[in-house]
Amino acid sequence: MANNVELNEIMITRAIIDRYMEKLHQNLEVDVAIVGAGPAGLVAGTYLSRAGYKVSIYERKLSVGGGMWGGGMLFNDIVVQEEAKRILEDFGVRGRHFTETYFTADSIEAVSMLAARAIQSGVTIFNCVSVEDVVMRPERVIGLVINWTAVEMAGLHVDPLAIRAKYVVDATGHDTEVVKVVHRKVPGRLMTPSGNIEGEKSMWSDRAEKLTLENTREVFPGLFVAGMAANATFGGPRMGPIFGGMLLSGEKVAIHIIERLKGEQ
Ligand code: 48F
Repeated sequence: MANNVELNEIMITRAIIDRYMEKLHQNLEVDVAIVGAGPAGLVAGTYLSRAGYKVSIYERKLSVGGGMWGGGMLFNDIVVQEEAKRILEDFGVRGRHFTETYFTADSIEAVSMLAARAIQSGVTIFNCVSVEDVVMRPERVIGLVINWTAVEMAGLHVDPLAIRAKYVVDATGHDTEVVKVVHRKVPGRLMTPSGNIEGEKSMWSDRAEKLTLENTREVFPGLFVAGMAANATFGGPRMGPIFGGMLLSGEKVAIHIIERLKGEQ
């Protein structure tokens, strides 16, 4: 009988290695590579994957969810405005009206559901993998340069590996890490007013939430920005612990990229 079979340590090891290698092989060339598994990245990945595209997300940390776990100042509830409530519902996150237009949800439930739905829709998430550079061709981003976060943390001199993507999304939040590296190292000009990273401004929730959506767009050929990275790139203010803009920005970047990908078929 199957349940009398003695567990074999080598078989357990083989299963993990083979399954992980399968994921790596299947994601060497993707339609969209997203950097950062915060709320914007997870929503973008889910909608792109639901539309039938191959999507991988690279997350530096062991845990996904970015800045969502801690709600505001570690009070683990998030606030979402009316416009974005439908996205939380779409991901199966239960919420409650605080007033007619403010909606709250448990931040741990929100992260868990966003991540679960992303994976179940077909997104592959590589956690503990940091994006340290991009792959470029003349004035275009065509992929990502990745390495283990453990290598980065230990400061080891170890060469990275690379993956190819038709489009890359910088969803790294306040740090805008992909845009920074492109600005520094890829010939060409960012599609910002000054051609530089405009830089995040201080808190103004209402304006920031609206601008996040406006700023969700292509910033360099092949590279889009979403979530807080969009405001930091285009000079918008921070919004504080309200997450509707992040969810809507993830949805918007997915819609933009789907249009592009369809146009290329
Ligand atoms: O910061 P984060 O949650 O970005 P977001 O989706 O949402 C912003 C909000 O959390 C909050 C806010 C609005 O309420 O202002 O800050 O725009 O998630 C970004 C993720 O990117 C990862 C980082 O660990 C985090 O989980 N990340 C950053 N740089 C890299 C990276 C990198 N170079 N490689 C891989 N992951």
